[in-house]
Amino acid sequence: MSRLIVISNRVSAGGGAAGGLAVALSAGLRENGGIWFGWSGERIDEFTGQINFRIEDGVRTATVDLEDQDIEEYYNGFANRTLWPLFHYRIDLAEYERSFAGGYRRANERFADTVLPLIEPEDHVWVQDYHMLPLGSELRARGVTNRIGFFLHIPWPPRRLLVTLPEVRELVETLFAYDLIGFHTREWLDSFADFVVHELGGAISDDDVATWNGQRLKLLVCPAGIDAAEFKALSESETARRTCIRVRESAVGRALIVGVDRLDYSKGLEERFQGYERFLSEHPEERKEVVLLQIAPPSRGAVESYQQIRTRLEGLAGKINGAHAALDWVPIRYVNQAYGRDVLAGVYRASRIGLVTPLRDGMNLVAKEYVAAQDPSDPGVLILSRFAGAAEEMTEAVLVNPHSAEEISDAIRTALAMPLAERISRWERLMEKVQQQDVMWWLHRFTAALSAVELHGERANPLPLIESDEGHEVA
Ligand code: GDG
Repeated sequence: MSRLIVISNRVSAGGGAAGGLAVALSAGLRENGGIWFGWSGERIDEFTGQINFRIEDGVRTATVDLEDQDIEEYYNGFANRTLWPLFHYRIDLAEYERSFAGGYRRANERFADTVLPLIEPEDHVWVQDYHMLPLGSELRARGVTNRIGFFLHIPWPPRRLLVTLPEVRELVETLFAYDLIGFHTREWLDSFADFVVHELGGAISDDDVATWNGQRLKLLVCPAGIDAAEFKALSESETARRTCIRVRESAVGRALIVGVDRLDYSKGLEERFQGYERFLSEHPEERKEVVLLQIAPPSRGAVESYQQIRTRLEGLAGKINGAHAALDWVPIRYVNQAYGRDVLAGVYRASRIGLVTPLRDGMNLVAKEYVAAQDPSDPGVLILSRFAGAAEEMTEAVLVNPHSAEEISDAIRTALAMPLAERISRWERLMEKVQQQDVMWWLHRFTAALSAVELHGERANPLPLIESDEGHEVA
């Protein structure tokens, strides 16, 4: 079995705080041996490339510090001010600065230089996400002939939006350095294929192999899952049980609607609040029967658009509460804090409705966690945005257009009125998929596809064939 070299912006192999994907990547590293490499999250005055090795939960990690300019231009700049909004269809928020693109290239060169000595000849390299799109090509430029795969955790946007990025052509061309690219959904894969055909003049075969400029790149639909068994167990833990009771008691008999999202404009929080307000206005008779609990831990506070969304949401929650609250009832409880996963599991379980309405999302794991945490005999209803990657699989959820306050309002009404038998049958079908296509399924699907990629040209026969005197071929 080949060792695995996982490369991602941040490394989080350790402890119970790590999310499902981190758990899967750590499991992959434990199964195959290898190293998880990335940025330490720390800043240093001047980049040195010095690697800090550790063993975290049986996984060998290697991290490197970045200097201020890299963090500003690469992480806060090109990754989070340019690519994140653009790939979530928000060209109105995307900032196109040459210094960002330059810093992004420089940071990726630095990552490549630093990780290079750690890669052994038979290793399989797996690069994660939009922070590191050109890393594969930087590694090839340094002579790496190993199998290299890439997984995109966010959507691949439509070509007519993507072409607004000045450096787009060079950036997409670098992706042909990979042997395999994984996307959460067929929609994101098709958008990528469309760009290859119509902007690069490449071709796509029936079995999803992209060809361009004599290079081949296998494309794979590989939806990420969660550790369903672990999440189910968490929801039955003592902490979850106590949280569930506490949260239900605080709702004093009202139906609890819950949202859990990183505070990010892609998650559709403003539209969600507006949809909920619509419900309150349209159904005054049900008004005091519900309460919305929105948990939204802040993220990327150094980026201005994140400060703005925070301010706007606080204003909106205040306005809705001001307009509708009664002496004994506040319609929205809005919490800007992160909780333990066992607490979240208890909150999911306490609720009657899980409201997951991103405007655009690569997958959305909260939707899957919500399902895994439900009580099988009395499950809550998942309301899910059509524009989350998860909607491609989770068709038994109540699907909504998150831009439409009316649809969100109608969906809340439908979910509240849904008979127990229907709630159970929808939940059972959802749970089956969440359990079947879990995070280990995702890990193995990707790593198996990377091992199976057909190599061509020199990389297929790295040792030259020499004609012997007898006319036989020897390696
Ligand atoms: C990207 C893509 C794709 C949230 N609040 C707390 C907390 N969380 C956890 C959730 C969940 C995770 O964060 C969020 O995952 P999502 O998938 O919903 O979204 P992104 O962070 O945007 O992730 C996304 C994902 O990558 C994987 O490929 O699905 O589309 O955008 O696990 O539970 N965790 C804790 N406390 C909190 O308060 N402990």
